[in-house]
Amino acid sequence: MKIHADPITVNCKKVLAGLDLIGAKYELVHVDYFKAEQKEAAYLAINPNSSLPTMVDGDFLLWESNAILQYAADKTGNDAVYPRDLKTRADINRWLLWESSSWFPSCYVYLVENCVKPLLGDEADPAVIAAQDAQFHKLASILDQRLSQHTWVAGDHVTIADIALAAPMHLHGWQQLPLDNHRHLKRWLTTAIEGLPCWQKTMIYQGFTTQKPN
Ligand SMILES: N[C@@H](CCC(=O)N[C@@H](CS)C(=O)NCC(=O)O)C(=O)O
Repeated sequence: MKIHADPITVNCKKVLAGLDLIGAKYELVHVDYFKAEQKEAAYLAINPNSSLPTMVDGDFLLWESNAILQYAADKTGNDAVYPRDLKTRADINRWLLWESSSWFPSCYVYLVENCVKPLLGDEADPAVIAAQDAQFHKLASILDQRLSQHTWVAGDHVTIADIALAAPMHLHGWQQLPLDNHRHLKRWLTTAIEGLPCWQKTMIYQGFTTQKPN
């Protein structure tokens, strides 16, 4: 399968780390986000949303990062990271939908304000961050509550839900995500997630670079 992606973006980091966790082989087709290549005709032909990533597997095209992880886990037959048990799978699917509809948009505000804008020579707007504060803490408390019960989101084993939920926080320091009041979430992110080989292999650092700073 081919993954059209820019590894520096949240949803591409998610898919590349997730595919590594799953053990699915892929070929990366680099689409440069900061050069806006996702808006060019060649890319729009495979993804009319002009958003990254997109998977091409033979004649099958798939966009939506979480759908790509679900497909890859099923195709590979990796039931450990995407279990087939009815309730466990429904639970994971619920977190994937929550991540896409609620969690990513909230975390993204901090990424845009504290990372993207300063990088492009603009300033973070404290009013925009303040306006997101209540929503972020509401959502983070929901995830924190779940993570107070288990090591991983869906129990004692890492699943694709963990990768999806962590991806919008992958630059949490630079992003200045207010995590201190969410100790279970912070423990999960900074020890469990950041200890995963698939996460370490796909690390992105301050400045949106794959080069580890000295
Ligand atoms: N729900 C989509 C969201 C994809 C998305 O928003 N991707 C961002 C990068 S993380 C993007 O390409 N945005 C396009 C742009 O800003 O021009 C998914 O999970 O794949």
